[in-house]
Amino acid sequence: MDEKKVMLSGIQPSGELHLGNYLGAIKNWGARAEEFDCYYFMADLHTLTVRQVPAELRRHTLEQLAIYIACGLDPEKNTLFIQSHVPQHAELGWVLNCYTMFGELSRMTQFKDKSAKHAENINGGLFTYPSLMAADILLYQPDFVPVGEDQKQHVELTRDVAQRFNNLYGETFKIPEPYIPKTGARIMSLNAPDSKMSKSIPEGCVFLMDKPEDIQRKFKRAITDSDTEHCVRYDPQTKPGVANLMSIYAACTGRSFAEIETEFDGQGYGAFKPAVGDAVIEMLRPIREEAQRILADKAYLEQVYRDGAQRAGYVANKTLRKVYKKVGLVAR
Ligand code: ATP
Ligand code: LTN
Repeated sequence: MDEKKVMLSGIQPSGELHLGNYLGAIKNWGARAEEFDCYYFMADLHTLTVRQVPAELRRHTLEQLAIYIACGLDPEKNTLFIQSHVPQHAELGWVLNCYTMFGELSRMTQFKDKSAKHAENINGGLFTYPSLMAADILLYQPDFVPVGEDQKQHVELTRDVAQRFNNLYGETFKIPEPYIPKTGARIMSLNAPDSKMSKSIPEGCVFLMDKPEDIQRKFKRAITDSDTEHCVRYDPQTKPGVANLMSIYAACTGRSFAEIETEFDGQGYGAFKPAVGDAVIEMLRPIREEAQRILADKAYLEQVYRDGAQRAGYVANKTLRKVYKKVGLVAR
């Protein structure tokens, strides 16, 4: 029998999860467990690159786990774990730091963006973040890494580092592919359609745990465009706000842009915006309700992350031992 292909991804528990995280990443992970051996984790070590309130970080980490499960990731079939519970991430991260070049790290867009945003705290972790991310990935020898468009550059760097290591020491790591969804790969902020939807612009950001009335309010206030035609037409160049709403609606309903244009033909944005709001509310309702139910059961969550760390640790340890041996460290 062929072995299953492996899929792996992670999200930083640096705040509440939002619609961009869901459509760009988590939705794309779901229901793959029959086909793939799946690993999904809370990237809590990565979150330390930006100052956090400790109690909030703990809360966000557990909330994220509850949302993963509520989004359909069955912990029996998927390995769900907390990054810091599997110490091999930090250990391989150090080794890969020594095989990642200063020039490569300097070119990373996320580093440039975050150092502009946090000019008072441009720390070493923020700079070497991609080596830790490469370790997260390569420990599990995955075939695919499902992420939103903004993470593609990090997965490409991971491939380069893996290839470099393999060239030096022989076949060690599988070279992973980024796996980017066709719709939803880059959801833009509802009130600033030139920036990606992100928790740092909360008014333009729909959080997965938002109440329906808050979601509807955000959509009603969404920026469309200032042209006089006021028709629902997909044109990201001249109508980025409308194109973004159409992408969201397409991702929620499975309809094509042409179908959406026909559906709202002759109707203005006054009808379109609340329709998108309703589609999002209905898509998120079961997720929110289920996540709240799971969050109330702390013992269950604890059992899930303990079990996940044990399963992940077993696989991670095999790769780490191989790497330590290849680079010349004395076996324990
Ligand atoms: P920050 O707000 O700090 O930039 P974030 O909200 O972008 O963080 P990440 O942890 O960086 O969250 O991203 C988690 C996953 O969600 C990644 O796979 C990323 O590609 C995806 N993602 C994040 N924002 C969006 C977005 N606006 N559209 C599509 N995918 C997104
Ligand atoms: N860098 C990602 C989070 C992340 C990740 C990973 C994603 C950390 N390690 C491994 C995929 C695979 C982010 O900021 N969204």
